[in-house]
Amino acid sequence: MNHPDPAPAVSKSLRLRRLLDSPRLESLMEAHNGMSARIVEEAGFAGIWASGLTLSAQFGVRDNNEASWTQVVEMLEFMADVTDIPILLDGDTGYGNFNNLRRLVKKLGQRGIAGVCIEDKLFPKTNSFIAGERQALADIEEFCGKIKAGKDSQEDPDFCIVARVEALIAGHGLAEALKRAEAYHAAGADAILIHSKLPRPDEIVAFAREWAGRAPLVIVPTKYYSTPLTVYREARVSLVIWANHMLRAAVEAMQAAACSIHDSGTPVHVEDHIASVEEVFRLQGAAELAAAERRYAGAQRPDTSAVILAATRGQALADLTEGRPKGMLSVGGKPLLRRLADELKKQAVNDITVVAGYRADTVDLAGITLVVNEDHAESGELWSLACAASRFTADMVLLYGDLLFRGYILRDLLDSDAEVTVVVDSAPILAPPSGSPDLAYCSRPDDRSLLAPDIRLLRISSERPPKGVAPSGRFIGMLRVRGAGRDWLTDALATLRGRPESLQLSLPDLLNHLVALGRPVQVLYIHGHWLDVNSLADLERAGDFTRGGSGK
Ligand code: SPV
Ligand code: MG
Repeated sequence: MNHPDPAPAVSKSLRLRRLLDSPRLESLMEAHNGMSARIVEEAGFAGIWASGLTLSAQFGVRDNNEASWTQVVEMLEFMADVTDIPILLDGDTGYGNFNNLRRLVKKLGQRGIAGVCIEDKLFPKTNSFIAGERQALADIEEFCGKIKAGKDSQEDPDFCIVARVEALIAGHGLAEALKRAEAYHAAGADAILIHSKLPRPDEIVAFAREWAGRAPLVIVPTKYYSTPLTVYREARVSLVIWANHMLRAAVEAMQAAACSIHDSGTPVHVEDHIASVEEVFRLQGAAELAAAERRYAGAQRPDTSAVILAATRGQALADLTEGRPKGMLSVGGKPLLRRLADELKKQAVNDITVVAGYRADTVDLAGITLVVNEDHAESGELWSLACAASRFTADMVLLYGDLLFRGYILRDLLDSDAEVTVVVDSAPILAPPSGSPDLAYCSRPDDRSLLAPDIRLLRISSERPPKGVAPSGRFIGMLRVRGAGRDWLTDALATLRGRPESLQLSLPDLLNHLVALGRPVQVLYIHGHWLDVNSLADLERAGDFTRGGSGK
């Protein structure tokens, strides 16, 4: 669903006013709730008639003001929220006297309703097609006072008040109808709705001829519906209201479906004739929510999985890792690997594989799949990664098991749609890193003024940079592999495994291999906000980081 622009250039009230003032014949279609309003807008109508009859009917009550005005206004809010076209409310008699109308007009303005139509009958009213001739009309002066009060209370100058003349319905004839219309126009009504219950447009045409365009004229051809539009054009009618057709269409469709399913005991016969559930989702704006979830909640990547490399002991942490790998060291009261898994799950990455090695028996974490690299003592990262090959998916994140990072880093990585994306920290390296420096050289330095720049990895190296050459940053040990990237990864692992040094190869070796093959490896720059744990000092910093410290 295209939810309406929060600040459309032309207000809804002004657009309704333009429809009324337009020299062309315009039309409104009835709607009675958010869904029908969406359907009317999608069909191409320029405005909506919020019908008293159908709003009552969808509540299952009669068109006799049985639904309260606040219940009507509440429904109107749903309708206005999901559409971008003006809504003209059928406000019946204004739900009381001039004072009730003042409050109604104020509330409608606040809810983004473009105008209200009030009719010169008495509260509580009855639908014009139910014994219309027996219905009492309002006193002209009293009704004019109501119109004036409404106009005086509108805060938006373009809000429209349409005065509906019921004289023809009540059988008072053309002269009375014209007298009333003239008085209402003089009282400030923006348009006149002239209603007729005859099956032919004769009364309407006669009225229009005498009215002669003194103010915009609105009609409701429910009973004389077969009249060609040219008749209205010639009569200089401004606006035609199709007042109840959405509800009537729904009633018949619902009756047919309900009877068929009840009588046959199965929906088989109706399934092809009713809207699909997907169509309902579409009209509800499900796509917009899914996009928002991706944007704001990091959700909805059903196939994104993660492989965490956590086979090493973490030698530099001495006694602390005597009985467990460093991934199981507690930071801020939680093992590092638990923190990582929680961070992944926050972004809806729920399929998590941990490749353990050293003291794999101590890695007992709920909600992960454990894979063991039995050769951990002699092998490196790539060997561990290859142990998880059967767990690879077409969309996965690979991470070192000793990482801590702020949530946005993973979220931004998951927004990347490149086949391979590596996270590179461009913050200056102030102190010699405790682990391997993994210096990244990229096609462009980090320029944070550039929006989503296309930056490629050139190489990663732990060697001192040659004189005059500055690395672009540091690979933090996190990357994402998607689509064809998965095949590149699998092929690379197979190739590298055949090399004599294969046992010792690292993730940077793999990435350098991909770059050498001409595979594009995208760079996602960050600026701090992470750390890895290689030393006792790192461990102390990690505790600080979990309490909100700055990390690197
Ligand atoms: C409505 O739609 O509620 C109207 C038009 O008032 S009619 O039912 O034709 O009176
Ligand atoms: Mg009505």
